[in-house]
Amino acid sequence: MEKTLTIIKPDATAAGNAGNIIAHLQKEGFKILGMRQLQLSEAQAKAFYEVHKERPFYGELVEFMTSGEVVPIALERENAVAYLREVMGATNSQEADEGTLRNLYGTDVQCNAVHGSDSQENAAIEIAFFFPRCDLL
Ligand code: FUP
Repeated sequence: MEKTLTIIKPDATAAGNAGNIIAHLQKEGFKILGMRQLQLSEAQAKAFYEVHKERPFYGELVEFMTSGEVVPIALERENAVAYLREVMGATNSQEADEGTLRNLYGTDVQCNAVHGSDSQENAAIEIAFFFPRCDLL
């Protein structure tokens, strides 16, 4: 079964939407393999988003992702990576289809409620970033 990683971002945890997002994911058939709650350090956020380090929004992204609690969740489902992207909606919450997580709980392109891995390869890297193998179901 395929795995992917989501992160409930600081805007969504601060707004009290973590529970709604977890319930939404379970209703969509995702099984939770591991879940944590933490505040990322600057070094951790920089490392997680290293692929974006040349992008103009990198500094702001790191600042935002360290601004509050995040909830990384390792998920399992058939076609998990692509299906999570569908359930999340477009990067910019204002352009996300109705009923998607970013439409329901996001605000804009930065405060977009959730992260989702963009490939199976990155999903494996991102799950390993937050979860030692022995901690996963
Ligand atoms: P996504 O995979 O949908 O999360 O989008 P990207 O990988 O393109 O971007 C990663 C994160 O960078 C987004 F979730 C939010 C942030 N971002 C900005 O803050 N500004 C932008 O213009 C684009 C992305």
